[in-house]
Amino acid sequence: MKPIVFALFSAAALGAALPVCARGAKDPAVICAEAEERYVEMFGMPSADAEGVRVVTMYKYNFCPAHITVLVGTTVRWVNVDKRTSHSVQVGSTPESDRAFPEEYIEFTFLVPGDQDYLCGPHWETQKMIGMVTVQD
Ligand SMILES: [Cu+2]
Repeated sequence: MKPIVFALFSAAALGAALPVCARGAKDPAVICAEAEERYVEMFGMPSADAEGVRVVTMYKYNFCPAHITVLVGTTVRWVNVDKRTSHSVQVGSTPESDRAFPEEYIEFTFLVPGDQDYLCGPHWETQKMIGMVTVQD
């Protein structure tokens, strides 16, 4: 697994609310439970046990969980646990990351308090693959 670190600085907080919960027919709870199972198969531990980072999985066009709250300075690691699909992460108005293929990940460190929206470049429009990080002081 190789990291794709595309930004170690923070984006300006946008403050715009995202329709994170509008997911149509998809059931994020079911998809995210599967995503966690896949993470454990890949890495041999729960995603919550990752050291020094907060893990969000990318699976079946979902960020799991789609909304997290972290402290300023936290690095979020988006891990692709899909079998074939690649994903990217674009935080606010920062440049889009490279694609992360299955078992690869993308990291971003959040330094500015506020609600920070992000999306997957290839799937936000067609699949509503979007998420939010609330950054707290
Ligand atoms: Cu995607």
